[in-house]
Amino acid sequence: MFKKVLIANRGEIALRIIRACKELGLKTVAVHSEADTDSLHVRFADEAICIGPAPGNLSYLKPINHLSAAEITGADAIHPGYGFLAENAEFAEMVSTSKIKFIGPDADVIRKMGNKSMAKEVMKNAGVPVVPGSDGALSNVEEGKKLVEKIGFPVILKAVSGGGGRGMRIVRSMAEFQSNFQMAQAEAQGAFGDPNLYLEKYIENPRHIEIQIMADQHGNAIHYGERECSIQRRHQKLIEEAPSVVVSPELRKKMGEISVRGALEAKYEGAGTIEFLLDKDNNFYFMEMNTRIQVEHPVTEMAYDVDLLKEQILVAGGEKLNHSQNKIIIKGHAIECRINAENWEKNFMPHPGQITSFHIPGGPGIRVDSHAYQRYNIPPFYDSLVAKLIAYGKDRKEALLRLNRALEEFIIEGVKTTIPFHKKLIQRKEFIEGNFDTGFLERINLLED
Ligand code: MV4
Repeated sequence: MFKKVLIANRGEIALRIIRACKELGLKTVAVHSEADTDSLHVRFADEAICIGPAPGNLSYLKPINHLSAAEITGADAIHPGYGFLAENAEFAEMVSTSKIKFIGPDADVIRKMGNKSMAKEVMKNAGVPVVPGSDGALSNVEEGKKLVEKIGFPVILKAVSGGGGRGMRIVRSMAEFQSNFQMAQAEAQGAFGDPNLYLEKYIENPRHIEIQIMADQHGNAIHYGERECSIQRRHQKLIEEAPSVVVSPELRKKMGEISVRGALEAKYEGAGTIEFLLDKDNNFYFMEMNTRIQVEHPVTEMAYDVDLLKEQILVAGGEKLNHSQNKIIIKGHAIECRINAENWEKNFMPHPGQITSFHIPGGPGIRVDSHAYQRYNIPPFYDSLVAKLIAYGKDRKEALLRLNRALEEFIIEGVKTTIPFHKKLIQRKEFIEGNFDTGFLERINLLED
């Protein structure tokens, strides 16, 4: 087992990783940009080292800076968190080449899953259901058109190197196929440096359901059920929960077992997430695999009473998973609200600045993961997540009651946050009834509620 973990990240997830390391008796090294000197992850780590100026591309996004910091401090493992370099195969490779343990899967697994059409192929071969579409990348417009004649409109064009909703185009008729293809190609080239596209039948208003996976280095893999992530806006999730109201124990078992098979087929190691689209008839289709710990992991931790970070770190150290699938049982329900420093009434515009007043809610079933505090200055350089509020209850009803109370107790002044948005959203009948899909937020207008 390694002894000193460098956290190649910032914000709440850096703090979350430090907490897990401390409970495991591991030393921690924080890295920070010049804008993050006063962040809590710097304060709570055993050591901290500045890795560059404020902009992410000059600090957190530079592989060599993290490696230098690890070399200087003698760290023998690196945890990448989420975002930044977490799914950068080159970074993972550089880390392993330097004889430092990368806390995550092998670089070639990251690379394979980063290629969305290749990932789909791997999953298809493992017996995971996939959306009908092209086998791999399309060579040209004509090939795409021919395929659509077979599968029918609507279809969706996706960037092979894309993900998270970027570089996609829905096409509803042959007349618009060519122009959409060309625009998607140009977008993909610009955003990912790879113009390759693949094509799929478009599923209208699906739910986004994802399965939490944990795999060790000894060929064991387990799942922790699903998270419901359909409450999102422009591919940014705002609320997540576990379990999903539409997933029955039978469906959970089926999706979970299939996901475990997919993970084993991919030679996966560590914590990972397999994302699915779920249609109106509860058919599910593989969408992507995320090769990292995710923002929304706490809802699974609360619903299953598990510490996914500690487990992820232990399996990275070579430990065997010490519990079998039949010991993993849901203990209740958890819902997470992402509290962002944004003006939700002005198109969720980021609102960085100083927090003048900060009070965190508490009481039974409430968890807050945040790196912020009173007088903390939210820098304008990074994403706007300031806190994750997670409410646990024995069932969804109790979780919702506690969430509502905690949102009332949560005070953040000095910057605009999404707290008022969440207060309104969770009053909606559709939300209370669990009646929503990925198109829900676009269809409603909370400004008029
Ligand atoms: C789809 C889809 C419908 N049909 N693929 C969006 C994120 C990216 N990972 C894939 N996405 C979608 N792929 C087919 N064949 C609809 C979406 C989609 C979506 C998926 C999950 C969460 C929110 C979404 C919002 C719009 C579209």
